[in-house]
Amino acid sequence: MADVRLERAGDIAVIEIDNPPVNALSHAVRAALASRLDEAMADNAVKAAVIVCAGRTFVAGADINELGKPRTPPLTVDLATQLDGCTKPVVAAIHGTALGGGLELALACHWRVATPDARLGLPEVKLGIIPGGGGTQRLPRAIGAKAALDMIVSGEPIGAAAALDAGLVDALATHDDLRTTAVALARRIVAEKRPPKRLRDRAVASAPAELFSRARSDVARRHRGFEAPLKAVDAVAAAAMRFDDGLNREQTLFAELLRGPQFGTLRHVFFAEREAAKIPDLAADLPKRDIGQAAVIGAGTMGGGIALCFADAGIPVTLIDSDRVGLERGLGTLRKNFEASARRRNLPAAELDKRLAMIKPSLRLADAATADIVIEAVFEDLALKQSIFGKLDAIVKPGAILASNTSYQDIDRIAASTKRPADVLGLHFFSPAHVMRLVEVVRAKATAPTVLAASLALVRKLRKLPVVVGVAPGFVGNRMLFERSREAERLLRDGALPHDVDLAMVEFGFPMGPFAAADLAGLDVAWSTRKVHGIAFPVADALCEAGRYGQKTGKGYYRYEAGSREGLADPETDRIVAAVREQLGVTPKPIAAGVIVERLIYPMVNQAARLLEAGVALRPGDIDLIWINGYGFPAWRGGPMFYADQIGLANVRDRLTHLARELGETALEPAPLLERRVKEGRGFYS
Ligand code: T1G
Repeated sequence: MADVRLERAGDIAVIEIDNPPVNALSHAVRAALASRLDEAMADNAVKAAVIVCAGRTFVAGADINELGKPRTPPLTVDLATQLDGCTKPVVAAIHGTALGGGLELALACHWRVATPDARLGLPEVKLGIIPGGGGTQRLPRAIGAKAALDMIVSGEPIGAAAALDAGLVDALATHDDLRTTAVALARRIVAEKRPPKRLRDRAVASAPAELFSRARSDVARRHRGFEAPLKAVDAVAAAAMRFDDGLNREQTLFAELLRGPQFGTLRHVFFAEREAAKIPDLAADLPKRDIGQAAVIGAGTMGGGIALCFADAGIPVTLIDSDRVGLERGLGTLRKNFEASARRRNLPAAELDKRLAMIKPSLRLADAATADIVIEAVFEDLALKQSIFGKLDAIVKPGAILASNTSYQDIDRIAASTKRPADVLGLHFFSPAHVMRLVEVVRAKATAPTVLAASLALVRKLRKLPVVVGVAPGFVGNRMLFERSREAERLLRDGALPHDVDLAMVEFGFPMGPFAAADLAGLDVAWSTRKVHGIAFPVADALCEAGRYGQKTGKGYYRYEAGSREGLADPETDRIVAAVREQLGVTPKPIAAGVIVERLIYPMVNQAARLLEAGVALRPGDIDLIWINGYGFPAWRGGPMFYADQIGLANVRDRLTHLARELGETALEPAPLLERRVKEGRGFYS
C-alpha cells in the first residue's frame, strides 16, 4: 500500500515516499506527495523540506502500469511545477535509482544529495516515450544541452560521482548519513537565507549550433525505427526557449508518443524482461552458490569474449586453451576488444589494466580445478565437448558449475558424460559475447535448481539478460533461425536475390538482412552443421563449394572490397543462383517485400509455437526477448510473438497454410498451438 509520510526534524519537514518495490509515482503517491508538500509549505514552523524514499531506491519513475491510461492529476509535471512554486527550500535525498519521473521530481527540488552508488537517469526512450515531467527542460539547465541530450537520447543513467561533477547533485552522503546530511543541508540553506535554487530560472548554457542537427542524424542512424529518440532531440532543443514554452513543447511531444504504437510495444518488452526473471518452479529462497572465480575452456572468439565479460564484472577468470598459438591469438583479440569497449565507456586506463589482470591464461585444464564455474567454449563437436566434460568431471571441485556455450548441441548428452549431471547446464552467449546482451540459459533434465539459480544470478552480474530455455536442437533462438534460413534459401530459388531479401528485412527494422548476417558469421560454419544433419541448401552449398564463405573470404552472398564490411552485389552470386534454379527447374518470379517478410517471419513464429507447446520456451515473452536481444528483431515491433498477435494469428495461420501448400513444405503447416489459439480467438499473449 503506497504511503507518503511527513515527519518533522525540528524545523525541517521530512517527506518520505514509501511505495514498494521501487517507489513508482503512482497517482496515489503523487496526490499524497502534493498534499504533504502543501502541509509543509503552509506550516509556519517548517523552514524547509526534504524528500526521501523508504526501501531500496528513490523514485524509479512514473508507474508504468498507469501510463497510457487516462491521466489523473496531479501529474508528475504538476508536482514539478508545485515544487517550483515552493517558497521554502526543498532538498531531494537520493539513494538507489532516481529514474524518469523520479529524477524529474529531484530536478524540480532546489538541491539534491545522493549516495555514492546512486544512479540517475531519464530512461523514457526505452519505453518509447520521452520524459514528461519537465526533465527535457530542467536537465539541460542543470548539466548543459550536450550532456542532457546524451542522457535523454540513450536513456542510460549516470553514477552519483559523475552527477556531482556535472552539477546535477550538490553533495554525496553515505546511506546511513543520507537523511541527516539532507536535513543539515536544508538547515544550512535556511540559516544562510539562500532562496530556493530553481532550475527553471536558469538559462541553458549555449550549445554549438550544429549540436542538434548532428544529434538528429546520429539518432536516425543509431536508433533507426525508434520514434522517441528523435522527439527527445526536439524536446531538448526546445529548452533554448522560455521555460514554459519549452515545457509545452515537451508535453506535446510526450502526449504524441504516449498515444503512439511504440509505447505499448516497448512497455510489453519492459514487462517481458521482468517476467523472464520468474522461473515457475524455482523457489526464491534457494541456498546460493557463490561464484568468486571462473574458468573458460577455449580461447576462440566466443571463449575470449566470455572471459572478457567475467573480467569486466570483476570476477577472476582462467582462460584455458590446449594450443599456445590459439591462446596468444585469443588474448590478443580479447585485449583489442577490451580496449575498444573501454574507450567507448571512458573507462580509465588503470581500471582497464585492473580488469585485464583478472584474466589468467593457461594451457592446462587442471587450472580449472578451483573455479566455481567452468564454461566450455570449444569447437561445435559433440564428442569433443563430451570428452572435455569427462575430463573436467575428474578435475573440478565438488559444487562447481559446469556449463557449455554450445549454440545447439544436446546438453543432456554432454551432462551424461559426467558423474555430476545436476551441476551441468548450457550458457549460450551470443557473438560478440562482450557486446550481445542475451544469454540463453539451457536447463537440462538433471540441472539442479541451485545451479540454475546461481547461473541466472551470475548472468545478471555479467550485465546480461538471462532467458531460460529447455534442451532441443538449437534451443529457441537458433531453432527459429533455422526456419528463417531455410525460407531465405527458398526465396533465392523462387526468384529473389540476396539484396532484395536483405533490403526487405532491413526496412522491416532488422539491423541487417539474413544474407549479410550469414556472410558475417561465415557460411562454412552453417554448411558443416547442415552436412552433419544431411540438410541441403542448394544455393548456400553451391556458394560454399565455390569457396565463398562470406566476409572471411571476401565473398559469399556479396563480395567485399579489402578492409570493407559493406557487401556489394556480385554477378557471380546471381550466376550461381540462376544455375541452381535451372537444376531444380524453377522459373524465377518477382517476390514483393511484404511477401518476403511474411515468408521469413511467419515460419519462425510457427516454430516458436511448437517450442512453446513443447515447453522448450516458458512463455511468448521469453521468445520475444531472445529475438530482440540475440538476433536484432526490432524492439519497437515487440518481438516475433507480439508482432504475430498484432497481425492476428488467424492471418498468420492462413498465410502459413497457403505457403505450405504453394511451396510443398510440411514444416510450414500451422503448429497445433497456433491452430488452437485461432480456434479460441486468442493470441499468444491473451
Ligand atoms: N512502474 C511500475 N512498476 C515498476 C517500475 C515502474 N516505473 N519500475 C519497476 N517496476 C516493477 C517491476 O515490474 C518489478 O515488478 C519490480 O518493480 C522490480 O523491478 C513522467 C512517464 C528501477 C532499475 O523506466 O529500470 O517516469 O516483476 O525487477 O532489477 O517522465 O525496475 O516484481 O512484479 O526491474 O532491481 C521511467 C523502470 C518510467 C525505470 C530496478 N522509469 N524500472 O531494477 O528490479 S516513465 C523507468 C527499472 C516516466 C515520466 C515518465 C528497474 C529498476 P515485479 P525490477 P531491478
